[in-house]
Amino acid sequence: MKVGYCAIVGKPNVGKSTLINSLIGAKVSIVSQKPGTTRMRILGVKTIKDVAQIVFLDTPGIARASDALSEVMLQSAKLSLEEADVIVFLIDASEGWQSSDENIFNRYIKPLKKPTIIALNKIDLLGKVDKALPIVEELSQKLRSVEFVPISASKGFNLDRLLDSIISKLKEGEPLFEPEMTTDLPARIFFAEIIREKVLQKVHQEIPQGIAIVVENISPGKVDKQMLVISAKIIVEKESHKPIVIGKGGQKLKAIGELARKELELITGKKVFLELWVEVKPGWKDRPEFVKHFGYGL
Ligand SMILES: Nc1nc2c(ncn2[C@@H]2O[C@H](COP(=O)(O)OP(=O)(O)OP(=O)(O)O)[C@@H](O)[C@H]2O)c(=O)[nH]1
Ligand SMILES: [Mg+2]
Repeated sequence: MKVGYCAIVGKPNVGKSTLINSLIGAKVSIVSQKPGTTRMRILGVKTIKDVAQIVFLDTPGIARASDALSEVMLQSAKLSLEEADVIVFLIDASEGWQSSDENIFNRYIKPLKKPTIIALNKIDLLGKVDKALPIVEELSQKLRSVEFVPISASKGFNLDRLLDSIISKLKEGEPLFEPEMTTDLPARIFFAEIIREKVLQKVHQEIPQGIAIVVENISPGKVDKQMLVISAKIIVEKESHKPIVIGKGGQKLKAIGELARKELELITGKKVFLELWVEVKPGWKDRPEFVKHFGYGL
């Protein structure tokens, strides 16, 4: 079998997490319309029987670090690049090749001299695939020895070609994971991520950053033992953010809880009772001990 690690990297919001989910065919990493969603390395395993096992690494968007959290995020992207056998560098085709992409490529990818594919994502926004040709032509002049694949991670366009191209760059080896395994996140962290996704979905306009989720307890129901009771706190970094998450008469928090509960029930196959509350930890993103405690350590 062809076996190896494939890191998916790029600037924030280009669709890395959407891509890993589409490639795996299951949700392993949360997605939102805001940059800075993924905060740690997320592993997703794809096994194609007798053909290949690819261990995908979704990574935080590479950007300049401005606090303890973004520092850990950048380190985690760098570590994933070091671990990788193949690199998929994702760019947003609707924006084209920007100086931020070029900086990331020159600083973090080129020096590694690893097999690299540049995937031009969100091709659906261009209307026609042909519209990506000028970018591909320009880039292939500039960056020789790199392969280009236009894709749409959300529509599933051309992912087979991307997959073939990744597999062709891997070496023969023994599988590293059981074939049925898709991800390695502990339930507590995975559930926290699902809840964070719903908070982001509901408050992204009002609160740009600074939400963390800590799942405090997962236990069977006292009466109904088949039921799962999940208790989690939503951390915000400013006092003024608390009423935003709670909403008028608790409506917002209720809506968040509802969305998260439904997805947690799908994931666990159990009835879920979800308990949420909001806590303020002023400036937690700049305090390494909190960043670690909230699950974002390396
Ligand atoms: N139109 C279109 N939108 C996409 C595509 N792929 C991802 N998106 C959208 O782009 C936004 C960002 O997607 P993510 O997958 O969270 O991006 P990311 O690169 O993981 O972002 P960070 O984790 O913040 O670095 C979401 O709103 C996605 O729905 C695509 O192929 N086409
Ligand atoms: Mg992401």
